[in-house]
Amino acid sequence: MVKSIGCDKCNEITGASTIDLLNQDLAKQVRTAYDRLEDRGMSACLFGSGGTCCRICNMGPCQIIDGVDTMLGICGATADTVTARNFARIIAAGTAAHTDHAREMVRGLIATAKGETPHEIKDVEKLHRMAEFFGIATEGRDRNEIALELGEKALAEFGQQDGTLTMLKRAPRKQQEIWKKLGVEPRGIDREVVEMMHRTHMGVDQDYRNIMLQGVRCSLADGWGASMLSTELTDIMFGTPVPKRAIVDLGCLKEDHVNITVHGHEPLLAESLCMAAEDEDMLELARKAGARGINLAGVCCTGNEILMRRGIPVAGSFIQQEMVLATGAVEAMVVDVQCVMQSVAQVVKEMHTDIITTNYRAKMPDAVHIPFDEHDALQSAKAILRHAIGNFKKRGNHYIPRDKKFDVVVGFSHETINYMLGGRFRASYRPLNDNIINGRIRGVGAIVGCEHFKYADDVHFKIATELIKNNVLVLATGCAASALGRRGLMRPEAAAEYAGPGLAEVCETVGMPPVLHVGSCVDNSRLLIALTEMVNEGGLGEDISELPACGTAPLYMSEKAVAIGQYFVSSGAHVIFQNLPVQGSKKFSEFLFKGMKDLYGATWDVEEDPVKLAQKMIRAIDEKREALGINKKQDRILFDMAMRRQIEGQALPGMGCGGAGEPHV
Ligand code: MSK
Repeated sequence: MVKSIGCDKCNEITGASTIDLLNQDLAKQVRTAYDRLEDRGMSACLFGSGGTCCRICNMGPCQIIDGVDTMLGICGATADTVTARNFARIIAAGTAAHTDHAREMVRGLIATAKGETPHEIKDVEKLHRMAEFFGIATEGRDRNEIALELGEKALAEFGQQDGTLTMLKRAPRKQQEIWKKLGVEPRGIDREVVEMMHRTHMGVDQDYRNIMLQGVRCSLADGWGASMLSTELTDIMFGTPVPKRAIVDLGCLKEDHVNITVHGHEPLLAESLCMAAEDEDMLELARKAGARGINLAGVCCTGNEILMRRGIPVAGSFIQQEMVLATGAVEAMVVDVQCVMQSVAQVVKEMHTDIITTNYRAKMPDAVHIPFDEHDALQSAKAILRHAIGNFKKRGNHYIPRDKKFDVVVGFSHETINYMLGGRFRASYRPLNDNIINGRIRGVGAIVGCEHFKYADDVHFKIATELIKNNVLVLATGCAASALGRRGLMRPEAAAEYAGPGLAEVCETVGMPPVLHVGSCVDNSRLLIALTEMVNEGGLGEDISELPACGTAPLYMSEKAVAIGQYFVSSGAHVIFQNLPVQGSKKFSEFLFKGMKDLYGATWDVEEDPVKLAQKMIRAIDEKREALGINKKQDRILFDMAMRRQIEGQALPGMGCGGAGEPHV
């Protein structure tokens, strides 16, 4: 029997339009992750969720009980070793995903510089800045020539065997010294993933502290290596995001258009589809099929990429991928890599919709495979569009929710934050630092990462509202950002509705939302740079560990989220998750939750309850304020007209209260 999509847990999710959809007969026929969760009818294995199930060699699997001599691994491995190995392998897997994504973006830049793609170098200023880091001459040189040299040097860092990664030198000096002293500076991106896998092989590294030295090195190869390269080179090719209004809602699908959703992570595919969808031949084909046009919408982090750069709506985040299809109004879901559930091909089995896989690394039974070749990007994209357009006439019973279309203001790259608060001509983090020092803004909270079917969808909302109520500015990425957008926190008006007086005053004056959308999951590297800029601006300590800042990825699902969490801890930022698979080892948990502080100035922490989690973040921020000597209670300062005029002079053009245009920065 097909079970209803409308179980208790999913009725709590994702806002009015999703609930509206779930009440339709068509959607009720669709089996989702919620149904499968219920069907499994068993709770998670304690050994697996505690990190003490060892499947590394074939003498096991061994289930270890901490402190029980008869429950060691057959090889004698303790709970500490097994938990550390499993945790480190999660970091390696997450890093590998970001690394492979980044490699494709670097290869895309090289192909673009050679004129082999339809793309072009859009952000020349960033190209020059990156060239400077890599010691590449720019004077009098053509942008493609510089981009080619940059791409080749960046590509070499993946296979590099010795030395350190170039981007590490962007970190605060004190941070770099800590890494050097501990010997955890990554040498090459791929090398750290390989060494992590080797050291956690049977019979190699059996000291949890030593395992985690490599865990840290591997995570840094992700954050300050692969992810940062990916973000910066993608910006160079497709443009650095600037604020724009857009929609994050299922209701962005259009009745009279060919609806194509793009799901996954690597923006080369999505950008090419965007270009092809504007092609007159494609539009004519759509009209011939009876549609008024082609409507592209994003899902998951591909959605975040084209949302940030092009203002193209996000139809749904990770948790909604099946629901987007349950509308019956999507002609094709085009996917590449990461976070695509195998169930999507089953959801559409009785529908006209096709799941189109495009990447040789990621195929799926019951999907159509149309390879995407970046060297022939437009033709590949057109072949995909033609297939989707061909499905339009077959569209049958469908339902597009109409109730609500949550609009959001997105596009807050670290450069935008710089310009937004510092003004176009005096770009700087000074006003942000000053507002933190004077207490209007208590600190910065990052809410990043995934969504999770085991938990209600309001976890991100509860954390964010608790933070902003207490004057903590929130920066969000990934599916967490989509979830917060859906809940209305990315409108400038949300400042008056939810933020404490100090934060509301700053937001209203500048015209920004209290929760800033900073990008996709790979773009967490933007947060590393934003934190570094705050350190470099002065007045808030000498490294990231002194900043009144704290991060969370509460609903982590993907291994990438753990790699991200670890690169923040390794960089000095305190990180709190709802849970981590380490509780099976007392010593290893203590090392993550306390011991790391002595090494990196920051630790992991866990807290299940979202409001308590937010309060822990606030306490961590207050401790930093106390240590910096800026935690004295300050009277609320009401801005007089002169002060407002001064800050308004710094606001982004077109971003007055209650509305954002398309400013250029
Ligand atoms: S897509 S990794 S569910 S953020 Fe980046 Fe979303 Fe997490 Fe996938």
